[in-house]
Amino acid sequence: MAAASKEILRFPENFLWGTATSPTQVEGHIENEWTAFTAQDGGHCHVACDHYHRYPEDVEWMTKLGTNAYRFGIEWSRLQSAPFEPLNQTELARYADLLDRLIAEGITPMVVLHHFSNPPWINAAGGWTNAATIPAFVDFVQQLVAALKDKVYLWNTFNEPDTYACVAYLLGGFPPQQKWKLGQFRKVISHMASAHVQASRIIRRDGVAGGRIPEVGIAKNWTFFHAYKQFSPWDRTTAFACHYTFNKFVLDAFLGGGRRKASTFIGLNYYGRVRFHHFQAMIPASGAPVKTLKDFGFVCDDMVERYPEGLEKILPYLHRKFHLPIYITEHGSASADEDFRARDLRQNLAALHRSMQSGVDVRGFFYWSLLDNFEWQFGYTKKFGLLAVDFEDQNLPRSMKPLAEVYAKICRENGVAG
Ligand code: GCO
Repeated sequence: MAAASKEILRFPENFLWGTATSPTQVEGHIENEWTAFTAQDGGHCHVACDHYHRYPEDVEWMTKLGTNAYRFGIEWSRLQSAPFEPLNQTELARYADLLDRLIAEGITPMVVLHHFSNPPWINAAGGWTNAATIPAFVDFVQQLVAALKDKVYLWNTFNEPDTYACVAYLLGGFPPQQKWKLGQFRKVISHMASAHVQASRIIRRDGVAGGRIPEVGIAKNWTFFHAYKQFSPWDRTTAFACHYTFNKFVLDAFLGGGRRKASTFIGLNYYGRVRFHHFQAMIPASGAPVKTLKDFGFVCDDMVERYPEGLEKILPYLHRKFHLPIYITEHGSASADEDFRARDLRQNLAALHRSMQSGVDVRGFFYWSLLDNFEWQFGYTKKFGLLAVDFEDQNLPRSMKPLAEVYAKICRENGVAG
């Protein structure tokens, strides 16, 4: 048995081992709806990790980690200050330089086109509740693809449209901080889904000139919503309503019927599950104390309940339903306990490996996140980084956490100890 537990679960050759970030969370010096937003800990995104200036150093850290992929966003608000304008060449050159540095190090870029932020002029006109945002976004994408097609073939149009629409229009946590506007939630999803279809057409048509066949997909957050008490009608109804709204409705909008053809892959952001008890989400992110949850028998990081075996449910489900390759575009943990994080990572990778053995085509895994960063409404209190950032020091020095060594070994061996 001891020998079996040391067996290395190997991943296919060419498997992508990456890290992920988003512009608002790491770059700093940004003008979007988050600029005026103050998080629960008093933090803001004004400087964040200063990835805007420090990306050359951050690429070096990626090579130290031994990763061969990086998923990051290109911030729309930097590139256009009015609809249909030509792209700002200085800002474009900065992203092109980041891409060149990645490619020179053998790190495959995956570019995210929308990650919870819009230019101010889009927000002033109602953001994604306004159908006029669709052609404006598609124009941005068209110009960007024309400029970067030689450097990028992996395009991720929208990051977690479900989380964005839910937290901004139902829960009031993200700007514009509206509550229980179900009509707006549905509009945002359906406008984003149309934009995805149109952007995908352009990416597949124009991106091909770059030499590699472009790949395009969204990143869907998949959270399992379960009842704490199987026989409680209240617990079950709440769980079902969440599953229906955030999983089923959103997947259908982006990938249902003929729309499936607009994606060549599915990005899956997977963290775990939420169980409901008397209408309450029993997770730290909704205020439930970790200690109380532990007494209930829940294994949680600082955000949600961990549920590695869930990967063996959702991956085969997506595979059967859509027959598309999958990338795990995010997985990570915000626990302060590095042993907990290492265990969580290994358990999730082992579940991923089993799913792949059973026939699911998964092409890569991106750890969320490269750096400790600005975690939206929670500010700097939730630390998802492989690298710590000392936010007290104005030079924002980075350093490896123990989990970074664990991940580096996984990348180096292209495998994880089973
Ligand atoms: C999301 C985003 C990331 C988060 C991460 C941790 O899922 O909300 O894609 O921006 O920071 O998931 O919560």
